[in-house]
Amino acid sequence: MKRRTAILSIWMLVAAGGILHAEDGSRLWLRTDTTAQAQVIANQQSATVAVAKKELQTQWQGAPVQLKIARTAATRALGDDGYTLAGSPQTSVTITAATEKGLLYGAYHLLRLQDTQSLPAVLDMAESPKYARRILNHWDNLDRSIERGYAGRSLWEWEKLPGEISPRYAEYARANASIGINGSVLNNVNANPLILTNEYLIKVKTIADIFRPYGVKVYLSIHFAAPKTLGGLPDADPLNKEVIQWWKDKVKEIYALIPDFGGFLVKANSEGQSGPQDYGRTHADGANLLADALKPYHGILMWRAFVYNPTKEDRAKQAYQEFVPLDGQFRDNVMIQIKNGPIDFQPREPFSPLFGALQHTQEMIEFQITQEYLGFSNHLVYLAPLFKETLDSDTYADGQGSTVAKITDGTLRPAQVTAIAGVANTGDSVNWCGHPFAQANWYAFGRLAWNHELTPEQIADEWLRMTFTSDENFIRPVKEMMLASREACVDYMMPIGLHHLFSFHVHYGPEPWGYFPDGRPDWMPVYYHRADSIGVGFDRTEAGSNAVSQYFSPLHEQFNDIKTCDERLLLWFHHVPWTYTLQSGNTLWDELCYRYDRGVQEVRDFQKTWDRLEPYVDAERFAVVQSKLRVQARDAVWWKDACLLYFQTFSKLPIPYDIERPVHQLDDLKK
Ligand code: GCW
Repeated sequence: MKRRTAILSIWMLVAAGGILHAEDGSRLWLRTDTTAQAQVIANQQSATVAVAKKELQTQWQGAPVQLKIARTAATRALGDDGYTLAGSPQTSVTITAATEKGLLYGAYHLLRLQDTQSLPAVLDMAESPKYARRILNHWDNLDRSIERGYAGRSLWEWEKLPGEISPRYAEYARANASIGINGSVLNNVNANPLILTNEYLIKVKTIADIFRPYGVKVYLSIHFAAPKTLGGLPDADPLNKEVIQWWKDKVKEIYALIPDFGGFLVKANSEGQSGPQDYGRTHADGANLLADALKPYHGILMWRAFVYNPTKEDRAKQAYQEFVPLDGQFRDNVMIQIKNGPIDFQPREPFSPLFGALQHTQEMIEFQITQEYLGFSNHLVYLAPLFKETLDSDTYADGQGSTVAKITDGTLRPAQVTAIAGVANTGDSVNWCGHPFAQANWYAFGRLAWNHELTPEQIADEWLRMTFTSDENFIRPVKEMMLASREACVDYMMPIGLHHLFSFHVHYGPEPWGYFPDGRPDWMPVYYHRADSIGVGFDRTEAGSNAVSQYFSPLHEQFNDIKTCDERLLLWFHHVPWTYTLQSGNTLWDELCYRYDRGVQEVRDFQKTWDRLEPYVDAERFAVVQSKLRVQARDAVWWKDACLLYFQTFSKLPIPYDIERPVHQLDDLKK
């Protein structure tokens, strides 16, 4: 696949007669070329101020800029990362902040206004982020493979560190700083204990030193049993004094190397990982053990709520059941990190009922930027609408308007720390993310982490102008395509609340028939769709698994009732007869057929849109996107045929005659 793309790109460059610049995507959204030497002065100097200065000197095309650190009541109110922009691009501009990091973010804001042609005549704005910690989670292993990574190998060249330093470390930090991301968990939550050896910590320190001027803090995922596996202790029991001391010493060693180390991320008693329950202790015991060790250094402990076991209980209910009884038992530097939905980063899920349910425990959200379940780096799926859908969901936890955003950003639940995480989609491929449009998802995560009130449309607009061109003839149709792409993916993969129909393990193509007698039932598609001669869908109503009861009123009742349940989530909550009539007037069966078909047709439209835009795009990126859309279109047909032909064996109903006929046969697909 890669080779084909490369050959295509070369061909396109030749075809274009070498007129267009080669654009390999490596510059992301930071593509301003200017010979301008802007005048920039600062009232204080530091490594971070130097970055801000250099960015402005080399890219800013307006009047002189003054960078001012001022610890006034006004700047302090904007927090550590906030800033104000004042003056006029024609005469003089002043960026004021309480800290050097604020200046850096202010500088990138000014450049973004320039690069998106949105500079006002008079600058008068104050900004501060909604979340204090805006973090990427890398599922990168020490051997440089990436769990669920689709853009090459890990950026971190562990074998070469600390001696040899890739220029990409600084480029990565710079890209993050430009969108406000200020933290990076370097290693996989399925953590290798070796990361905590002194040998690796010195490598981590090297990376942290490079990130620091860009305001990006380093965090690590830890292996809960490290005191045993690394430290040689007989166990890793969180109440064992030796274990407590081991962690204290380890944390001290880390902070001696990295004074601004961010903290730990932990996956414990989840999918085979060790944890406090191995010793009859609770998640709170485990989290507090580490939080106490980190506390003197202002480190935070992010404890994941992604826990479930192959029991009779509905998987969607298990995280809530485990954590709600522990509410209030966690230290104030613990964050419970909760995936956006109750299962696992599906194309569409309801929000996790844990949001708002923990009344006395700090909660943070985890999104997945890497497209494990959304077509890898092959499908163009713009994720801002998905992120927004969750952030804007009303939990009703503290009455109407208790959106997930307001529950987690400190608005409704005053918090010591606020944070938001996204599982990164970066790798060592030249364009960082595999698909040129996957860069938009990294960008969108950063922008929403800074300000969750931005719309997906605004973010797409910014990103397109910076990444491609500001020509309206290009922006308009491509923005439309991006905004439609997530819903198209839901349609061709799992419409109307279907979920987890993926091929086992790989999570790429469809395998709705997936059933392995020896495997875990909760990893199999048939567990989730429950198709039979009557209908399809998982009954999570009061009559079924009663997962609806984990939602606050009135959601509980709305989800419970087939007539009021949001139809986008119908088969998530209900087992619905094939002939049940939906709001569209279609039966469930017909509607399923139309949705799958609509998904396919949308991708065909994306292809048409893109092909028309050839004159506006450099040859290289044009060709890459074109070939990836082709793959996406083929995959969409594959999904549609596999799901419809398989479900038809239960519904026994005809596929409506006005939609595209299957081109595959079920038996072939099953092979
Ligand atoms: O989505 C699932 C993935 C696993 C992942 C796990 C998790 C890192 O399939 O690869 O492991 O979730 O989030 O811990």
